[in-house]
Amino acid sequence: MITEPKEKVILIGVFETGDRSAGSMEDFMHSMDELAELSCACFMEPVTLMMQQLGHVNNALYVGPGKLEEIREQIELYEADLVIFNDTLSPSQLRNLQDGLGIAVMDRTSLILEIFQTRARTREAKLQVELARLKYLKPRLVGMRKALTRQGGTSGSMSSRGAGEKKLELDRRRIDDRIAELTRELKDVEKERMTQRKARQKSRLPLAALVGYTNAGKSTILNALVDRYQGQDEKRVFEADMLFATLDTTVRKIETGGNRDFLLSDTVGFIRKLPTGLVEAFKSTLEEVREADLLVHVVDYSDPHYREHMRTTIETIADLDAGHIPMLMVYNKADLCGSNDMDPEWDDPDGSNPETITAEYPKKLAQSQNGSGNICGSLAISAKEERSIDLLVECILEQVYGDYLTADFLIPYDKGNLTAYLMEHAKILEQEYLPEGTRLKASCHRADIGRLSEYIL
Ligand SMILES: Nc1nc2c(ncn2[C@@H]2O[C@H](COP(=O)(O)OP(=O)(O)OP(=O)(O)O)[C@@H](O)[C@H]2O)c(=O)[nH]1
Ligand SMILES: [Mg+2]
Repeated sequence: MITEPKEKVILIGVFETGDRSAGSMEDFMHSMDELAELSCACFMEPVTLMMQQLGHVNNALYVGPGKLEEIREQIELYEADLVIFNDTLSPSQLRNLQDGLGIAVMDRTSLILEIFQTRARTREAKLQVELARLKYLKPRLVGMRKALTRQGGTSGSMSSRGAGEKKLELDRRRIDDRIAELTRELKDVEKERMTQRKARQKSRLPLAALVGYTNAGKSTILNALVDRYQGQDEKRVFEADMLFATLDTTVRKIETGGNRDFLLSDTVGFIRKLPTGLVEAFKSTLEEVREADLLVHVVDYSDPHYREHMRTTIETIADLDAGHIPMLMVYNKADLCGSNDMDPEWDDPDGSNPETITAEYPKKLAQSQNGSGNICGSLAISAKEERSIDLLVECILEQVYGDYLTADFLIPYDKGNLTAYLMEHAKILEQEYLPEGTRLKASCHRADIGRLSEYIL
């Protein structure tokens, strides 16, 4: 088997001491590790990391002017093919760096866009990624010249899809035309999606949306529920130990029985500094998140950086105007917590230690003090374990059917349609045929109780 040689890449980051929002040195180091993981996900080989501490990034060069020579030396030493910077570079920074270094230059954003392009499968995801890429590319055509035409890379990379050179030939006006075309096409796809959504809304089933950082275990949870309640392999989604395994939104009906079914959606994971253009482009895919009755926020609890991941997720949810939706916190991968190198600062949602959780999961946790104000419950689980899945379902049902109350109805026989309605939409606890009509003891939605109040005994 012939394998293409991997592109050798140098990763470069600036820790800004003058930027309060930049986080701690440790956060910065973590974001550099993440950049290395992202480059591996793009089938590149990171050969060295270079870091610099500055008050602020340099407007012209991102790094300090003196650092450029050092980067050139490292490029020569490692025979690097490409350098990647840990932030979004401005068009002029990109151009200057390209001129100064003489090899392909990328930034965190273009790397994420490249991964998304490789992974996009559905028509909608492909359109969305192309739109985000073009918007990013348009002001940067000159600076991206080398990155676009570079050889090697993955079969899905910008270059080998032939997209690079072709795109380069496009002048900005043609890019504008393509952007307009993509926007139109996306509107059509969106219409289809709207029709599906309307059909779902008609079913009046509550919708819970899995959200969280990439690789937290969202798809694993969806699959566990599908296995448990459906047992249909074709309803499973792709799950894998990689960043951005999922790019599309999938909705599955989880049939727990007794008129307690709900819909569960799985969607793209979030990451720190997710390019804003990408969030914008994925807004329609993420519509399910905005329309959800409950957000199930999945956290990889075995990751020492789980708090930061939570913060990023909560910020992205707020960007999506979904910050008001009740959120169930799910601390996942509890089975891995014990083996992790513990962070001494690790403080738990309920004040205990992850090792304790390891011994005790699955369990409900005391209400979290962290994150946003609308957290409605927290639990520690392992998506790989059956009892955990049972507890998760119990908690989801508690939330989405929390508005359900029990009432005793007496429905006259000439109102058979109402009996049929309750049979379909409520959980029937008792049923009896009396001379005056059907007596039903049922747990049903608050709204139905209001509507059928005249039949309540
Ligand atoms: N040990 C252990 N592994 C888990 C658990 N949950 C998920 N995983 C693994 O974590 C990896 C990522 O899981 P996914 O379900 O693909 O993660 P995701 O949140 O959907 O990730 P993206 O689609 O990239 O956003 C897979 O290798 C899973 O097998 C868990 O509770 N315990
Ligand atoms: Mg996934």
